[in-house]
Amino acid sequence: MESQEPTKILAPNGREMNQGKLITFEGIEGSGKTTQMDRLCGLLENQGCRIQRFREPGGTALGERIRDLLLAPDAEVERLTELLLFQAARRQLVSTRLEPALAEGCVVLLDRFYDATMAYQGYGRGIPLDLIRQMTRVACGKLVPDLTILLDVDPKQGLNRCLLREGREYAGADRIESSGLDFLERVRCGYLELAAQEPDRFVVVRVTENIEKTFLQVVHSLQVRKVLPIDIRKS
Ligand code: ATM
Repeated sequence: MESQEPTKILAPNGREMNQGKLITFEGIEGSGKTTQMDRLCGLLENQGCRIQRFREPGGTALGERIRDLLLAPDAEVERLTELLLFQAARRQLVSTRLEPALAEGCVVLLDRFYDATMAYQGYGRGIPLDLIRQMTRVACGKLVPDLTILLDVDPKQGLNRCLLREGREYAGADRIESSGLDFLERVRCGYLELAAQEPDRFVVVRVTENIEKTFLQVVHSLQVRKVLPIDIRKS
């Protein structure tokens, strides 16, 4: 008799049970993703979680090269070409980093994922959302985040925070940041619409000037959604 593969129990998102968790962070520029992810990483590591952290575009050698091409201020990138490059970098990350890390049971913290493509290339640049969804299926298969934390900030406030933090001139912004406030408004509204469409997966955290307060909201959302057992006293 032929040997049979053991039956796999699949979670609703198609992933095998007892695997790691995928937590994604989204938001426009200046929403403070990096700071909040640093804090969360520290907290989870203190609690003995095995964490792996990646960013998009990037997270692999190839993805980082694609990132450089995409964000170079002087690059001329047609919008479908841009979409294909983001998805190519994503495919490499999913298959060579995310899937193995999740299979090992790690908590994966990811700075942007496919929602960013819906928000920036879809709502921002006007590429049909269905086309983006189809391409995302090719890049990600059935991989869906366990939780997506959307850090919501007003675009003007966000850009000011970026400029203050980095002491940069606006002219020094990267190619996508330079697309302007109207563009960022559309991206922000797009994110909020995506969050409204999938309230079980998304949590929207309104960013305040107080980093600590914002972090408490992030931790609270993880506790309430029961994505991870988390003890704030160990922060
Ligand atoms: P970060 O600055 O958050 O690393 O993101 C890089 C840029 O890539 C960001 N815009 N700026 N500046 C958002 C943009 N981006 C997209 O336009 N589409 C995508 O799918 C992703 C992952 C990022």
